[in-house]
Amino acid sequence: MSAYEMNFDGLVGPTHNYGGLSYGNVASQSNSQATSSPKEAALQGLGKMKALMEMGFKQGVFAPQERQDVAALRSLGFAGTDAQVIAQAAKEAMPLLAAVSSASSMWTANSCTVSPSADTADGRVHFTAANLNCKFHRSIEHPTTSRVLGAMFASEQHFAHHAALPAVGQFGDEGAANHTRFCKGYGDAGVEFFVYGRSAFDSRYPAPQRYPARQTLEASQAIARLHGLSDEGVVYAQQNPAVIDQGVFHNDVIAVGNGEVLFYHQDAFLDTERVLAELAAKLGRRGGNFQAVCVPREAVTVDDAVRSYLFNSQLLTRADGNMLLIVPEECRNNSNVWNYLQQLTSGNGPIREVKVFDLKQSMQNGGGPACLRLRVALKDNELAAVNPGVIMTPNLYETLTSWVGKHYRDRLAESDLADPQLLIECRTALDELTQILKLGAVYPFQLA
Ligand code: SUG
Repeated sequence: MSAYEMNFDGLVGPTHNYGGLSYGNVASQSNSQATSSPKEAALQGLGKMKALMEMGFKQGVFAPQERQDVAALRSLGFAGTDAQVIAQAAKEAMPLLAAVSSASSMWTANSCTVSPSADTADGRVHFTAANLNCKFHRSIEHPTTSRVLGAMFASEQHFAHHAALPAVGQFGDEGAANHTRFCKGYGDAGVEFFVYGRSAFDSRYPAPQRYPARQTLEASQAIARLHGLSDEGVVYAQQNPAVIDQGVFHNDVIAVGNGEVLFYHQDAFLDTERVLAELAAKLGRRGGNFQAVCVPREAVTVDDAVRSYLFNSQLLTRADGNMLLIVPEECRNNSNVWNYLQQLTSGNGPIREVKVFDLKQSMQNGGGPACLRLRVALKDNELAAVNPGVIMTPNLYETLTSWVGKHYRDRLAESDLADPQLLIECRTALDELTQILKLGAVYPFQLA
């Protein structure tokens, strides 16, 4: 049976804005309160999905969430009609209104962790929604994430869904942004690589001093247990706390893996030699030949990596077996990174091609090409069980592009979040979207 890696990209929601909500994420903080363009953001994302589809990769769409999240404001004591709730929050608690307005579900690498069926004890594809509890605006995503995942991957025969881990910092979980899978072929048993920022229960592990470590070892271990992974199929590594303190808030800002290849920065991990040796040994026992491509700090500094998002790239296997790196425009604007990429792709290593995409609207909130997609390795029969409504086709691309044109604003500033019309526009748009993507009732709201 054939197997594929399918990328489900987050469709950017109509409230995309720059709320400055993510302490530790340099781009989010430095663009706080800039004016956004939700329309441009959604079209940039759709452009990447279309390009990958046209290159022959399997591409899906992950629906955005309902924002503003009025129910979250009600749970914090705001009351009255929906319009009154928004007005009161705008007057008394603008940071809360910004948080419940964030379109952050677009970064679907954070939606959940996925283990393909070849790795799991019961032979199903397992999904655990991420609790994202380091940031309030992200902690409210997982209930809807679970509903949307359930509507995309409904077959109980092929797919198993787990609720988010307990919502406390000790089980802080940021989903696939800290998870990579190595394998020989996508349908073969692989090695799942979990990277954590700190341990919640064992003080012997170092921790960052300045910025939060969002993922804990204990969360990663819980997911491996829930998914029924064997010890032979798992490797854990601690992220270097020094790079978290330089703005590497997820491992996918400093490393990316695909197939048998890990592309990583020299300063990404603690105990790197042990980690690489364990990956090579375990992948070797599963028939794979692990290849580590290390980017030295002399060529690209951690600061270059954070500014350019070199590692927040998509590493894809082309039909000829060589690999292609999908990078954001910011990589071309950084001479160290761009020079490094020229040298990398002209050599004999596994990565032979680079393609550049303009994703500036998302990048200004710290979300690059890799953040925008959730990878799901699927065998033929599992792919056939995916809701066909979310699989990208030329027709769906056209439909979604017109839908964005009809419903999205060109500009959104912080003061616009108080406009009662915004909520109505968003609900109207999402109501239409559930029909386009054939998702059923995944959103809790009722249209008035
Ligand atoms: O969680 N930014 C997101 C970016 C997530 C990127 N994802 C991965 N690296 N996989 C975050 O920090 C900023 C929102 C704002 O400030 O308006 C934000 O949530």
